[in-house]
Amino acid sequence: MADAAVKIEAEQELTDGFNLIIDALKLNGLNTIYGVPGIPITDFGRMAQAAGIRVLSFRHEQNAGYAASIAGFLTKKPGVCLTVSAPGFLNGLTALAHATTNCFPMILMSGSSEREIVDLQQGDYEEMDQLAIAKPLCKAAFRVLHAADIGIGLARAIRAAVSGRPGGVYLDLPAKLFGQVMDAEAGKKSLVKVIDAAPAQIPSPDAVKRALEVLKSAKKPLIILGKGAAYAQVDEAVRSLVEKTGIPFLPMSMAKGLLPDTHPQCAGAARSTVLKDSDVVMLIGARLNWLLSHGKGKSWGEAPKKFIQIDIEPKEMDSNVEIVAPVVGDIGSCVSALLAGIDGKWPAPPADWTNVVKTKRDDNVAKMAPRLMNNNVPMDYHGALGVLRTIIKERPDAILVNEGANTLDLARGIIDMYQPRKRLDVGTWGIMGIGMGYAIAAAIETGKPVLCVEGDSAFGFSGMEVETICRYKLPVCIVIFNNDGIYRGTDVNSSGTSDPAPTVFVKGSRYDKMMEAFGGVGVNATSPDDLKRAVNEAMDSGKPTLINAVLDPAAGSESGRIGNLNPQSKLKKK
Ligand SMILES: Cc1ncc(C[n+]2csc(CCOP(=O)(O)OP(=O)(O)O)c2C)c(N)n1
Ligand SMILES: [Mg+2]
Repeated sequence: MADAAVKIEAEQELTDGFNLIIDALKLNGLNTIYGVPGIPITDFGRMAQAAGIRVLSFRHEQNAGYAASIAGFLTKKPGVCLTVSAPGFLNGLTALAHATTNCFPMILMSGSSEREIVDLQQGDYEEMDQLAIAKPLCKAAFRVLHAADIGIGLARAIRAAVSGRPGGVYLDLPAKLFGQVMDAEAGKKSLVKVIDAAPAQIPSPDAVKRALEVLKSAKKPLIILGKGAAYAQVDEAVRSLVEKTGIPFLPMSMAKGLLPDTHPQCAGAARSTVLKDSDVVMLIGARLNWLLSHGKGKSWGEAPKKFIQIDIEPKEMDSNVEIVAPVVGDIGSCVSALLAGIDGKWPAPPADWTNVVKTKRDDNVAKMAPRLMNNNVPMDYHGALGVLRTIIKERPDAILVNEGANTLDLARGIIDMYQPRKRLDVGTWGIMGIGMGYAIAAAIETGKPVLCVEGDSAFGFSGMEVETICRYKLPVCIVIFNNDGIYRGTDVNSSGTSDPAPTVFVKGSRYDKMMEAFGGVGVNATSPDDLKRAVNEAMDSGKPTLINAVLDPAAGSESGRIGNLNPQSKLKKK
């Protein structure tokens, strides 16, 4: 070819929106997409897969969204969820709001319809002003209209998702954008590799000094670890802070395992005592929301309390009660700064306090022990969970996904965790439906075996994804605590009609057959021994497995441990 012809051809080299989005994702190390295909993103998914991105196709966007949210928690990179316009977008939106509430970095990328038609409300295919709807439910929302802006658009989304307090970000991608072409060289130049996406936020020295003084003055100190501390991935620093101060610690649900639950300073089994009787409480990446009774009221006792709070979000301070020593910064920087002020002369907490905590904990553990060894048929929660507790002890690197009411509350208390970020559960909202999405993302992101402990109701919210688990051949073992319903399977309809009560399901259901339908292993387990055998087999084989654990329908109490949150009236119930 003549030189001139080569030049013209090079000049004509073009790229398009499809390729630029893929290139921008890859450039920023976002190599996994969780989503559901359809107009206008079907080809995009195919092309992304061909380009080496792992594209996991779900049966419902909500589950793909939950997967992306927990991928964000596990990796500190935004988990990416991809949805179609209007209905797909809305299905993904719950997960985006969930990510924001839980401070998980996530990007919901959704295709959308033609702006010109949507804005004139002329009834386009799947018409919806998605950007406006997403905005109040996430940390930031952006729309990209020009292919040349894809690089900047994704960079903004990544920064918004992971910097400061992480959260959900919406990125609106109108159908027309995908097909827009531009010069390939200019396109390449327009991409942005985000540098230092979550910059360290160093706490002020004064704040650190103040916190250390308050901590040192304590007679009955307590450290509460939240999932923010687990997210930070500064496990050694957190452990060192706890151990050097000698202060009892209480892990919130998803912070379990940051230090082992069997650690001599763990106060997990003495929760009510330490909340009531402590005098200084240091919160590390934990918020004083409903999960900690807002830091006041009966569960916090009469004794005056001083709170030290470590959080990246300044607005978190004084959210519910006065924080006498706010330490604002990223957990890693804050914990390191505190550690720098703790030397060999740091006084151990008074022995009468640590002994009280230890005695209470040991008593509670001893009281529980015989119940966990029962081999009752039908099973109760304790018998079934006793088995699972041993399995996690023997396989501490497995990931435990957990949802339900009794199934959640009892499993959280009974199953000890030994390693950080191994317990994934319903989070801040107590949301049902995270199960299969979390399990899939956990398997994909970590390559570890996953054990899901699911209430029968909880499982129903994402149950169709067992097909996804089989399709991708993931090492996921699902145990369904089947007590025939929500909280219990024994409620009766008092109206005299033949409808069942609102909280009960078909009696004697065989969820294991759902797994068999897609080629996975299904087991019906009626005793703790059965359960133990089946779970161990599944964890050894890595084959997708669903175990229908038949529980006594009368086992379980209303709303698990949070029945007190149900509204009450002085009027007699009809
Ligand atoms: C999205 C969502 N919908 C509804 C609820 C209300 N809810 C709380 S727990 C629960 C199910 C509890 O039953 P199950 O999972 O079977 O656990 P069990 O107590 O029977 O062990 C429901 C529906 C919720 N938390 N989240
Ligand atoms: Mg149930």
